[in-house]
Amino acid sequence: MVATDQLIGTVVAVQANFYWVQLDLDKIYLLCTRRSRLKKIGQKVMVGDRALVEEPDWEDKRGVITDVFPRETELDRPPVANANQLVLLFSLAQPPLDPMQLSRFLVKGESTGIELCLTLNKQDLVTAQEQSAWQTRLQNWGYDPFFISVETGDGLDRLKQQLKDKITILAGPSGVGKSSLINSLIPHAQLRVSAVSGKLKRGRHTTRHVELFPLPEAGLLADTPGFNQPDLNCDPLELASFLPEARTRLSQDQCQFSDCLHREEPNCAVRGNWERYEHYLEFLESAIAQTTEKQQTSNAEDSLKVKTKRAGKNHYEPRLEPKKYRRGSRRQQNQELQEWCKDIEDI
Ligand SMILES: Nc1nc2c(ncn2[C@@H]2O[C@H](COP(=O)(O)OP(=O)(O)OP(=O)(O)O)[C@@H](O)[C@H]2O)c(=O)[nH]1
Ligand SMILES: [Zn+2]
Repeated sequence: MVATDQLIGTVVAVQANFYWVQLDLDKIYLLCTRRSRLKKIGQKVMVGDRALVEEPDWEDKRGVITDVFPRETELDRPPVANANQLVLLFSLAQPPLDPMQLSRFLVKGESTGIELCLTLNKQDLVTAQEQSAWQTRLQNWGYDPFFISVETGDGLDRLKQQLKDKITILAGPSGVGKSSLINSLIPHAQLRVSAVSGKLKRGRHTTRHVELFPLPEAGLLADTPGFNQPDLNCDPLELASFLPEARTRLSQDQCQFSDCLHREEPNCAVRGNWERYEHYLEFLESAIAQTTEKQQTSNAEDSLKVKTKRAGKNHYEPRLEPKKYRRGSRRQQNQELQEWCKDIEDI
């Protein structure tokens, strides 16, 4: 039970052991640490987490996170909790819309289980006929895209409505207008609020760093670095469920074999004359290749274990530890904290 006087907020940025929390209450920001009990029980705090904050110091804008609420969704890359929408941004021209690349992003997006919103930018660079041709084509793929132009502002009101009250992740290849869109959605002053320190800003385009930008009309937006070729490393048997066309076919009919990969198998419900079936086959090859590679690696590890056992002795090898955040000296940490505090004063 959450008492009505408890302070709850959303973690919008994480750096080392500090967390920026935007409180639900008046959207105030507090720079928080994490109660050591949470660390002891291994409870990590992610961007997007809903957190309980105690010991608020309203003057210095500080607080302590004492609890984290269960997550509705959790993404690994980018590391964001509770995202409920993925906006895939592509452009209709400059760079031209590449069906295969778009398809790959869509499949990757579907594999997260988070709701997708396909948005096509630079509407101003194509004719009405070209736009309509894409619309029809993508409807056949199972999507109803938003058409926008950040340049002229067309379609932005509808997109803003779609972003309201949600945690949205923005993704798409380079050059399609992600930064332009963020700049137009979030007035400069607001962007400043979460782009808290020089360090954070520099980290914006590294894969592990992520922060949530508060939208003026409520809602949070996470930018991801532009990447052009998302990796399709899903289970080959699951792949078909990430294409709406295949899903529809499977909902209407069943394949003869429950482990059908929808290639040459007899009485397959998925194989057929639909545009992205060729894409499916190509993605399937890469999913199979990745799975085989993973299996080979784990087999090699297993045989290594057997060998060690056969030697008849307990042989302990140093384990590779995941990279830890390197703690600087206390002085360095204090300096860092001071930088952050200066940023709060600027807000
Ligand atoms: N004509 C037109 N150009 C646009 C539009 N939106 C963005 N651009 C231009 O497209 C180019 C790329 O935009 P960015 O916002 O930098 O693209 P990005 O997706 O952030 O790219 P990365 O930083 O590489 O991931 C810039 O020159 C923008 O001015 C639009 O709606 N119409
Ligand atoms: Zn099949």
